[in-house]
Parts: sequence; C-alpha cells; structure tokens
Amino acid sequence: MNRAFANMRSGSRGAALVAALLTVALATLLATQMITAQSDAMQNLGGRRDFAQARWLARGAADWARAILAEDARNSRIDHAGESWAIKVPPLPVKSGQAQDIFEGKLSGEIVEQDGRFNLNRLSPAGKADPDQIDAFVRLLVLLGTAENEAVRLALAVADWTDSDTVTANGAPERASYGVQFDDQPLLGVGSLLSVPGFTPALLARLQPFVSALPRRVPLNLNTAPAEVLAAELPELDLAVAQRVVAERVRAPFRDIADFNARYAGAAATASCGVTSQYFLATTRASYGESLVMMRTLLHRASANAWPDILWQQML
Ligand SMILES: [Ca+2]
Repeated sequence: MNRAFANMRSGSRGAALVAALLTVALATLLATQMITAQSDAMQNLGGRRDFAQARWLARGAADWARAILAEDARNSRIDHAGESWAIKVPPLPVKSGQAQDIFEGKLSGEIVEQDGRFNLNRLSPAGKADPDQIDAFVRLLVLLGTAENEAVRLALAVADWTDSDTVTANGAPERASYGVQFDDQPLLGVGSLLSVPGFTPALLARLQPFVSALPRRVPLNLNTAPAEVLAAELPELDLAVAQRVVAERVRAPFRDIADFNARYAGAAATASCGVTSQYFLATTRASYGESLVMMRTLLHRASANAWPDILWQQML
C-alpha cells in the first residue's frame, strides 16, 4: 500500500498521511468484515458474497475520506487542491490473511470539493429567484459555449425550477410556460438538471465539472474554483485573469478574501467568496472477486472539531 503511494508522489508528507489513514480505516473495516463474513457463511453464494464484500470496502473507503477531511480541518485553515484530501488514490490491493479467512480486493477513490463550483441552488436561495446569481449563471453558460439568449432561457428555467412559487419571472404560470410540472424546490443533485426543460445530457456533461447542487449557500472557494466559475462569479474579473489566478494560486493559495483582492486589484471579491470548503464528494471504487462497486458520498464538514457528516450515499 505504502509503495503505491510512494510511486505516486515520492517523499510527499501528504501522501504518507493519506496512506496512514487508509491503513487505519481498513483495519477497522476488516475487523467488521470478519464478523460479517461469519454471519454470511451460511448463505455464501459466490457472487453475492463478493458483492457484499466490495460494498463493505467501498463504504469503508468513504469513512476513510471522512478521516482525511477531519485531519485536514485540524491542521489547516484554508482548503486548496495541494492538500492531502485532493490526492487521487490509485487502485490499491487490499489483503488480510486471517487463519482460514483471506480477504482480497482492490480499492481506489477520490475526493472532489464542491464549494469551488457554481452552486445551482444559489439561483433561488430560500425559494426566491436571485437576479445577481441568475446573471452569474448566464455568464458561466456563455463562457462554456452556450449562446447568450439560450443561456438566459436555461438560467431562468433553473431559477423557476428551484424557487418556491409557481410563476415565471414574467408572472406566467410555470406549468403552462414550460409544459411540465415543476419541482419548486432545491435540486438534490446536479443530475436533476436533466428534468429541467432545455437541459440535455451533452450540456450536463459540459457543465458537470463546474456546478454543484448543495443544500445550503456557502461562499465560493477562491482556492478551488475553476477559471470559468471565478469569471462568472466576479464580473470584474475576465477569463484571462481568472486563468492566471488558477495558475498562480497553486504556488500560493489565498489566505483570505483580502489576500485575493490585494493580488488581483479590481477583482472585487466579496463575502460571497471564501477560502475554505464545507462540502466534498467522495467517489470510491472497490472490487472483490467478481464484483465491482462504485459509491458516491456527499460529505459536509461543518467545523474543524466535527467528523464530516454523510448527507447521502449512492451506489452507482
Ligand atoms: Ca484544508
């Protein structure tokens, strides 16, 4: 296990930490597995048992992601892509020989923070459409190649979909205007965009790396936001400067909003921006025997002292 990490980032303290935490998480996991394995022994039906083991491993890896994030919060006051949690873990062999019982499988995973993305649920915070955020989303869609009139239509549709009233910005009934029944509540995930009139799988795929659907409004993390999202959020910052920001923050992540504004005069970042992240999406993959399980877990790290909460966990 340690050798795999060493190959990936030789001598990195961050990688050593990730490997150590993984070892601890797996030790706990495998202890649990011993018990499960015994109770499952009577109904050991090959594939079914492999699947159960793979699921246990994927779940255990999600707990390991929580451990890494808790450790990060204790040791740093900002969040950026150079930290331990951002290291992708390549498939690692998992082996535990115990008397007659030997578990073998592979485990990999990654943690992607969400606060640097454009939160689609900011379009209608507290059920009411926010014109500034609608403008920001239009800018993002245009930067990603959508024609401006289409971008406006799409942004208004998401705002209508997620606000709590049943009329459009022009006062017309949503159902009659769009021809479908609207949800009128925040999006549960980015995939829900496909229900919103005008969004296609191709557009969703293009948007995916830039957007999130978080249950709460959090400041946009200036240390992790892609250039397009920075330029969309901060109208004074054009895309070329935003791309410079992304290149330059690798060496020197922002300490706070004032640091950002001092380094990029005129960018005018406000309190809607920040330098930390609360939401993280952990994707873990585990294989065992013939079975492969992929799991997604949305984690919320509310404070430095709390273990990150699991908001939802989904097997793919
Ligand atoms: Ca951090």
